[in-house]
Amino acid sequence: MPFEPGKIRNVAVVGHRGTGKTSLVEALLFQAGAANRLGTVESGSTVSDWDEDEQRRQMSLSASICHVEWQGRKINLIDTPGDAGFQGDAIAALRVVEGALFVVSAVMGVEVQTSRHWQRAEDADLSRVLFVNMLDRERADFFRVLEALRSQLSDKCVAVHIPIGVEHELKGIVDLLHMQAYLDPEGGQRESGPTEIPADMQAQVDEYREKLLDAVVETDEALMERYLEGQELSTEEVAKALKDAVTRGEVFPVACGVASKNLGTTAMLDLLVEGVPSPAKKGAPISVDGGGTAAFVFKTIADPFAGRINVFRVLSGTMKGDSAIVNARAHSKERLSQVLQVQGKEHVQVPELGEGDIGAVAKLKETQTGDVLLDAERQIEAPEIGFPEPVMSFAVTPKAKGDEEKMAAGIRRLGEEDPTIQMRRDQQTGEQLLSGLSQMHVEVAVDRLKSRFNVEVELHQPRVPYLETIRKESRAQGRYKKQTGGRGQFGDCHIVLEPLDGHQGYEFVDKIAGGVIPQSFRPAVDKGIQEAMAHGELAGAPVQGLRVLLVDGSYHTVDSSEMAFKIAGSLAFKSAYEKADPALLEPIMELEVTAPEEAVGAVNGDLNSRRGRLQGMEPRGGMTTIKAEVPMAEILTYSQALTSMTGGRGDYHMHFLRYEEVPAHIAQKIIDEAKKEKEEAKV
Ligand SMILES: Nc1nc2c(ncn2[C@@H]2O[C@H](COP(=O)(O)OP(=O)(O)OP(=O)(O)O)[C@@H](O)[C@H]2O)c(=O)[nH]1
Ligand SMILES: [Mg+2]
Repeated sequence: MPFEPGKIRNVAVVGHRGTGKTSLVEALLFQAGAANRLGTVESGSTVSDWDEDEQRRQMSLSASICHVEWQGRKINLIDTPGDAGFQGDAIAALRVVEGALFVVSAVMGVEVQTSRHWQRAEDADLSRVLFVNMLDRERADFFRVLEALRSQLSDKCVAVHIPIGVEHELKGIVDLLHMQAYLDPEGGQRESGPTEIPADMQAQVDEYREKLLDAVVETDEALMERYLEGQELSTEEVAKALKDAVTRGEVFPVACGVASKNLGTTAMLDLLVEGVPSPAKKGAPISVDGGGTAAFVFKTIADPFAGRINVFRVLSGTMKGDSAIVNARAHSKERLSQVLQVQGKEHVQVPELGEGDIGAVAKLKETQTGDVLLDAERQIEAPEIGFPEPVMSFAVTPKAKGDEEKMAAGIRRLGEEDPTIQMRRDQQTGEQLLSGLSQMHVEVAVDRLKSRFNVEVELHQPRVPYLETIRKESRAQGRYKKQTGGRGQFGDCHIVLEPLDGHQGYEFVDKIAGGVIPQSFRPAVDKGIQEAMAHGELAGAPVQGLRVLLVDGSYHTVDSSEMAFKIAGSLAFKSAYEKADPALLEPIMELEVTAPEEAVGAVNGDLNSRRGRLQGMEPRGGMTTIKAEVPMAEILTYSQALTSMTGGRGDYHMHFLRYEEVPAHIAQKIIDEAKKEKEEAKV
């Protein structure tokens, strides 16, 4: 029997890099009996960081799906990567759950990704609980971090657990909801049952219990009345009111513990069951019209052996094995042979998964991340995950000649798995560009191409796709004449070049009066000109932004041919172009940088040195958003620079805005360089 929606909890575990999410998920699995030993990140033995690259780098690179049973409930836990380069999976996970579990370091407190995911959870109206981890570390301070959560995230954050002792003196935690304590299970054991709260903590426990009750009754009038009258409230009553408050986003309970030692996990499991709303209580995070079965694919695993695995959340109805389903985007029928329950890298076949649950399906033909699977064809509106656009691009080439196709196929597969990895060919420079969210993100993709698809590739700084244009009208003749033995070649044309507004476009206007060039040869002139325009004479960049008037010419009845007129067109263009005051154009990007206030001066100064033009600044909650227009050529290596200026707290994205003339002194350098390259290529 599948779990009823009322007995499921879906929780995305999110937070900043290295706060202990994977360790916490491991400990929760162990404590609940879903794993029979407590794996560690250091030894690469956790359930959720099962991928080789994750183990080598000791960090999560993609989301892992795990689940435990606790108090007769099924808790689905999605362990997400904290690194910003890999946040695509965290963003997708936050789309398919009712609850987010924020893991925060008791040393570091609120960090960049904490705030960013908090904002996302806020936008999606998710119920949130927090776990202040690493209480055992030096300089850990639960109460300082609690204040930081209240001032930087929300003043509705309230402690449900507090530590007994701190740093190396840490003994355990107190559960303020059930008024009991848990002690450090030494040596990676399971946590044993609750014990009594140490007597010497009474005053502190009373203080924080009162804060908790105040926050909870605040959200429930009937309870508030009885509380004020001095009546004793039962744990069940408080728990129920707490869950209602968490469901509505009126309280954010803050738990604590030591993930790597499995301390605080019993109370955390209780909190997930008692504090986080079920799919039945909260309703599907994505709504799809029309009733029946619907499931949303939020993750795809490209396994080179097992093929494609799609991970889904059941929005409504039941996903049954051995049935037919419809992919709503592709309007295609797919065979759903097996429904799988996922535990890290393990996939276990189950007969069906009910509404609200999370599972996977293997070997669908066309299904991708973001797709909706239905039991029957009907029109639905496609939900959006909202993946960020890639910001870092590298030119990529295979190490071995002839591996181009293999490389492209491998990158396509990686892109299915992680839509924030993209490849495209730059029309102008002809380079294959591999883009991602950070340098490390792209480097991991390169590692995976090798380990999974057996293609070795190299990354280079991409070329800037310069363009050329003209600034003046000019006129020239192109005359091609060849007389060798038998039939000769003859073509002759006069053209006028006129600049077009905005340096864009190309027009060819036939102004020939009478038949000085026969109708049939005129398109050849156009063709010859366009071929010459593909590599401008300044820097070999494509030329655009001009109108060609074909005004005059002559022909020969025997010797003229299309070929001859094509060459004449190209000659005419080259000589007219030289006289038309040609100029180099460069792409200008619209850049948006988010930086902490104290780094704004440095960021602006740096943008200035990159020929950036400031467009505006907007402070928001300790961070400032800076908008600027910057030439692409100056911002190819921005990621590293921003990281060092902001201590890793900065973030940026950019997109192409328009082409502009390159300032003369810089243009000359680019032109000289292009000439040099051309010379070298000839040798
Ligand atoms: N002392 C101490 N170390 C911990 C604790 N929890 C985790 N660690 C260690 O901190 C490091 C990072 O832990 P992870 O569980 O990988 O953290 P994460 O949040 O999953 O990291 P990303 O997936 O990269 O974002 C590992 O070396 C853990 O062993 C804790 O409570 N106390
Ligand atoms: Mg992790």
